[in-house]
Amino acid sequence: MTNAQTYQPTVDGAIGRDSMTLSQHVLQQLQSFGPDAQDLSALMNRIAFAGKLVARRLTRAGLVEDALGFTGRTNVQGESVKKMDVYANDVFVSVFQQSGLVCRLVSEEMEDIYYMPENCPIGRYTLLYDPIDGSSNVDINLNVGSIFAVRRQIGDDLDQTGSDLLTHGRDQIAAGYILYGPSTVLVYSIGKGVHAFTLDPSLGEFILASENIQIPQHGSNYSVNEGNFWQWDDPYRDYIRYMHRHEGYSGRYSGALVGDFHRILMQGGVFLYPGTIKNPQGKLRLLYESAPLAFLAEQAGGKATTGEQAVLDFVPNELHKRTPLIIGSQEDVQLVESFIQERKIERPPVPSSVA
Ligand code: P6P
Repeated sequence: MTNAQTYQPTVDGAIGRDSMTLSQHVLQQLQSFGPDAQDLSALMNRIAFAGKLVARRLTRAGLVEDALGFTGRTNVQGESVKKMDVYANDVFVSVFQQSGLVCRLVSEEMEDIYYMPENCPIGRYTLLYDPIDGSSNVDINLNVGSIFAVRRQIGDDLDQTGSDLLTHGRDQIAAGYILYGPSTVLVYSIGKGVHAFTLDPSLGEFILASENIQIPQHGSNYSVNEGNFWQWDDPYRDYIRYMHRHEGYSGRYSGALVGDFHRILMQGGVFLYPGTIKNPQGKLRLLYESAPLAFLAEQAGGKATTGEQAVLDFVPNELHKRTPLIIGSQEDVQLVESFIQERKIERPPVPSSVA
């Protein structure tokens, strides 16, 4: 019989890492086991569970009837809805029903707020999410992602307009994304750094992979859809011309925000989606795309701007508000800003050979 007082567990690197699950990490971050901490930990665990269900469907999408292709419907954004969009959206709905955690859902795929009366008013949280971001990649087996933000409900929302959600992004209490790529990675922050977990299919658990991720101050990647070049305002065109004329930059664009942002988070650089003639206010949505990623970017020492103000300071007037987005390394975002603000900064002279 081992005396509990003398037993020393052999928690070496491998066991220590494998046993650091997402829910445990949240409690460790909060340094609390109180009710709020338990709720947030359980909420993050439900998000992870939704991610596992979506990942499982994606890995078999090519084999499962009715998983790929379009539904024939358009969403609130006027975009064609993919079957995977609907599946993923419904996964998040079902995972949070009867959870006692979340009273309201705001989704790219649902025009109105989705209320869960069985969870209200106990569950004082609202989940805002894009269930499958970059769904155009699904049918060609390229990376897609889910993006999420968590906010506390302020007041009782008796008129069911969700007006308490129309505040700046610094009111988010948690944000993150799930990247469905060669491996499934969940990245999150509750305001205490940015941390990445990798899904171990043999365990069915997200296992801690990287803690306190920091975006490099500068990186060589610039990520933008240059097909929109002639739809941009002049400062963005001047910026891209500058990129073309200077060595040391690489264009990287997958058409899926989560994968493009993850590259920037890990390697540095800048992602931008400026306003265009088609979408003058930008294409990306604030509450469940730009603001969650901006939360992560700032937590990781990076920067995120609309071109006029910090994304996290932008106060929307509607739930599905769009915004331009410039996000990534401090120096690379500032370089884009310099073109927008026409501030004359000391830029290296354009080499005569490429002028
Ligand atoms: P475009 C996907 O539809 C998405 O919302 C983001 O994931 C992505 O960054 C962007 O739109 C791609 O838009 O106009 O370049 O195809």
